[in-house]
Parts: sequence; structure tokens; C-alpha cells
Amino acid sequence: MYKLLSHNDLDGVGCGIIAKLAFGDQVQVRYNSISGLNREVEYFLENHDSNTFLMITDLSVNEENEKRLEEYYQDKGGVQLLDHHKTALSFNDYDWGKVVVQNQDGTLTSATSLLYEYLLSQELMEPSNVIEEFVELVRQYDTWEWEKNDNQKAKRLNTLFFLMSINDFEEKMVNRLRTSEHFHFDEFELKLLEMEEKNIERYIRRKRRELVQTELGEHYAGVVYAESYHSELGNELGKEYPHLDYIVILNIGGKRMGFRTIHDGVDVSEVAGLFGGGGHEKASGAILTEEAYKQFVAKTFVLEPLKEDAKRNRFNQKDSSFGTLYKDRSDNIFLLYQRSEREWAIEKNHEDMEKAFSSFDEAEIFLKRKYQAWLERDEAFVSYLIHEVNKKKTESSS
Ligand SMILES: [Mn+2]
Repeated sequence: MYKLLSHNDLDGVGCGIIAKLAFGDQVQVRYNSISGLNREVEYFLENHDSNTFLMITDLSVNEENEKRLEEYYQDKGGVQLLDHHKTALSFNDYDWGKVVVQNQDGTLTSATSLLYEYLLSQELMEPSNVIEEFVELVRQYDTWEWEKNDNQKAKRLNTLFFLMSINDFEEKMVNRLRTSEHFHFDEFELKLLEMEEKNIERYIRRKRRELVQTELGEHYAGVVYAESYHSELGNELGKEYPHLDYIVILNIGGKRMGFRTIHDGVDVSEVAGLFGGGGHEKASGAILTEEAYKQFVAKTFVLEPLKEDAKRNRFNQKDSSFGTLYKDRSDNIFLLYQRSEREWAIEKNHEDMEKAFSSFDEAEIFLKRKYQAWLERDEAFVSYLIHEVNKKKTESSS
């Protein structure tokens, strides 16, 4: 017999699906939250029968269970831990631990891809096209490579995962991977996905107007309250407000918070670490402690949300040769323009700010961080220009 303890997200459940394909009813699978795993491991160690081989995927155990598993292994117990989180790399010190973050070719790994390769290498499973396709979709979703590759199928797989119970999803996928040549969604699922995607779009549009800006250490963060669609939300808000280093998503009811960044230079697993959490460079999480509550909830409660840049402008465009007009909540008006070949400057209320920037983006980041300014609409830009022209006329005629 096998027992698999895995994470309760798509990648974790992907492991359960692969295990069921390999072992059928010879495997018992339990999906856990990050905090639930240790209880399950303790239960196993106290109640197992020695013929059961324990596998742990996409999660790692606490220090106490780490020691107990090592004793169990030394005592001839069968155990294998497979993970791809860089915070778990120290488990490679054990014979029963295998943590790989990156493949030889530089692509990132996922727990599902590691388990599939492991089972193939142990000859516990036969290679198959459709399973390989499924594993690759899960891997691309879990590592966010799908975004770079615009792999909508990978994204949709995760959307579908959240639309049904874990058991239904697992059963459906096991059947599909057993019987199909290639991985596909059926007609009903496609309809569901379409509806859900519209739903997510509306949700994100609403949340975009609720984002507040705060500073923590050297970083600028956007804070938003949300219970669903954390990945999509973190990604969309990050792109909408690129001057923010990362997005904090607060789930007050669940007393949890998630951190997401779209920037390569920012490591949100470090930010989560400040509050006792962890995760990946681009996505991490932690429990909403009292300290975090003060930082992200109490401190930001009085703030007004960021205003979105005007959309669909024809004239007031970023990095235009006429300059670009911004406004802030105190009615300050900023004109960002290119002063010389390598220099951008800002006029605040028609006065030079006596600051130079080496690019348009650098100047805009300054404006947005310091003043939370937004791109004005065309009408305001046009009247600003007319005002400037008239002023010059009056100056030259007097
Ligand atoms: Mn994973």
C-alpha cells in the first residue's frame, strides 16, 4: 500500500491524480493545507502498518516531524518527500528527501512533474502522452510559466479545479487521463469556464478600485481585501500598478494574507517571512498576525484607494512628445516630459520640480509612489495645453 499526503492546490492534487493512475486502489490520498500536513504525518507515524509506503508531495514537514521521519526511515520505514519549494531545499540532506526547484534546462519544476518523473524512474508507471500533457499544464500553471507562454489551457485547468470539489476534479481527471489520447476539456466544461472567466473579470475590475498603497521597509505595496481569485487578482493588480513592488491580498475572515509580485527583483517569500510565512519568489502567504494586522489593516484603513489611469486616451498618452499629464488627490497637476535626449523632468502646478530622471518610467514611478498620481483624461490634458498656449501668447504680446 501507498499513502500520499499532498497539498490541496492544483499542483498538490495533480500529484494525487498521478498517484491514482500509477497505483489505483493501492494508494490512499489525503490533501492538506500547509498547516494540516503535520497532523497527518503524526497520525501516520502512530497508526501506520509497516507495509505502507509514505509519500509527501508539494509540502514539507516541521522540524519535529523531520526528525521522526528520519528515525522512521532509519528503522526501515518507507518514505519519500518530493517538493519544489526553495524553502524546503534542506530536505535534500536526507535519503528520503528530494527537493528540486529547477530542471536542468532552466525551467521550473512542480510537485506533479517531480512525482511523475519519480514514478517513471522507479518504473512504477508507464509514460503516456496525455499524462505528460496534463503534467505540463499543471507545471506551467504552478510556476506561472503559463503567463509568459500565454498558455490559456493551463490557466483554465486551474479555473476548472476551483469550480468543483477536489474529489470530483480528481475523479474526472483520472478517468480522462486513463481514456483519452490528448488532454482536452469537454463541451460542458468549456461553457462553465467561459462563464467563470467573465465572473473573474468583473471581480477584478471591482477590486482594482479598492487598492490602497502603503510602504513597508524599502518596498511599496498595494493592499486589497479579497477572498477569491488571489492569483488572478495579484497578477492583474500588479500589471495595472507597476510602480508597486507587490500586492498584499487580505482574507480577514480566514486570517490569512497572500503576497504576489510581477517584478523579478522582488522576492515576496522574504516579505511573507517577516510575518512567519513563506512560499515562492513571486507568490507567498502568511497568517494574518496581530503585527501584520496593524501594518496592513489598521494603518491603511484611513487611506483612499489609488485612482486608475485614464483608459483609451488618444492625446494624453504615456511618454508622448507633448508631455503627459497627471493629477493627485490634492488637485496638484503634474506634467511629465522629456527635457533632453536623456533626461525626463516634471512640472508640478506649472513649476519645475528641479529633479531629473533617466527615463519616462523612472519619473512616473516617482510620481505614483510619492503622490499616488494618476493619468488624467484627454479633456483635462487638452485644456491644460490650451491654457499653456494662451499663457505664452499673453507673455509674448506684453
Ligand atoms: Mn506546487
